[in-house]
Amino acid sequence: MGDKIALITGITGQDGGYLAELLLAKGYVVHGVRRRSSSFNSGRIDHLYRDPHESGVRFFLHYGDQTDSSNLIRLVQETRPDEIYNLAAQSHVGVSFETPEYTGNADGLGTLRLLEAVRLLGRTQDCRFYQASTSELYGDIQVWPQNELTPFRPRSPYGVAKLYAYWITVNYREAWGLHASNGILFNHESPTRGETFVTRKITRAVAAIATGRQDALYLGNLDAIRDWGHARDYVEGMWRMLQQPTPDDYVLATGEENSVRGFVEAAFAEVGTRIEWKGSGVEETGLDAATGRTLVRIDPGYFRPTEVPRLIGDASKARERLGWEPKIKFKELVQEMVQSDLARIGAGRDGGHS
Ligand code: NDP
Ligand code: GDR
Repeated sequence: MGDKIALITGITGQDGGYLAELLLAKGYVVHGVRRRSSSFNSGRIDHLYRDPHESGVRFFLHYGDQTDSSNLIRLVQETRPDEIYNLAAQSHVGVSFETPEYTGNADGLGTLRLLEAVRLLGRTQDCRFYQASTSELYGDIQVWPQNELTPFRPRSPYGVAKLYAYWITVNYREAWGLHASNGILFNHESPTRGETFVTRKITRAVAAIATGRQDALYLGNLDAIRDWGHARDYVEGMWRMLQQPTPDDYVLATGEENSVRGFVEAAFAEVGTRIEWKGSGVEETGLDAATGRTLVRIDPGYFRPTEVPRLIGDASKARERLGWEPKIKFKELVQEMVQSDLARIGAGRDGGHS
């Protein structure tokens, strides 16, 4: 038997980069699907890429899009994957309120298109499928911690699109016998997290403020509570799901809760700044306790029309059945992200705005 072949959609994203690294280290041949972009969007995988004309290359990139059925069919046909990891999505919850139709198309129907490609090509019995499901499915369900049996109540166009993707994945498993699994992943971050998600927005700002490049950080809801883990741990869980004899759905989470406010405090503490909060609501500010300088302000524009107030996951099933355990704790995660953003500034690699 030859080496296993994986097809990863969303290869240029945070998880795509970490998963490709993991699978290449395990000896897989990895095919990644990227979108055409007018500027470079391959920063997270450049270190893995080699000229395909060289010998022994095991990592290949293809152009594609979740909204293009014929493209997805051709890619599944040409790459003949043993495992498909469907990570591609318009993944920003806030942005999904502004692009609800596109988000439904790419995140919901995009998943159907890929599953249909597998079925049309007669691959349901010899190709395994991972769907990037999310804790956003739980929305504002008033049950904590959330596990695989907790009902879903999504609160955004993103969450609703992912709900369709979750159930269509279950349906292809039940109707066609496809080895298809949903990973219900809670927030996971890293130094390569997209710059507009709250953790990375904070760590970039902390680095910029600490080096005199930015005055203040503007945020929305400071009281939102999330279960933040590290992407490196979570891609390992994705792979483990597809190695099981039977497909199933699993929560991956740390079980530890922190608020956005707590993340801000932890990130500033990393550069020796203690934050003191003053005022309330949209008037609330975060001050440098030593100097009284205002470092954090509220911009109501970052509030979402419907918010998900508190997510905490229970990953007992993944622990028991997959032997999966998150290794990187909250404090270590924040530390790695802040240090990485400081190093980027030092190396002159920072740019753009959140
Ligand atoms: P990112 O936003 O970092 O990456 C998303 C990837 O999808 C990028 O490669 C992006 O391409 C690609 N993409 C977006 N739209 C399309 C499209 N129409 N066609 C093809 N590709 C597209 O997300 P993450 O890596 O953080 O997350 C990976 C997956 O896991 C996503 O589906 C996300 O919704 C889900 N998820 C993430 C969690 C997290 O905390 N990170 C938690 C739970 C689920 P480009 O680079 O060109 O924009
Ligand atoms: P989330 O992540 O919505 O949980 O989705 P995000 O980091 O965007 O928001 C987390 C919480 O922080 C609050 N918040 C802000 N968020 C952003 N982006 N910017 C701000 O300025 C800001 N201020 C406060 C938000 O309101 C929210 O409560 C992520 C994505 O990766 C999804 O794709 C994934 O499915 C879920 O995690 C699990």
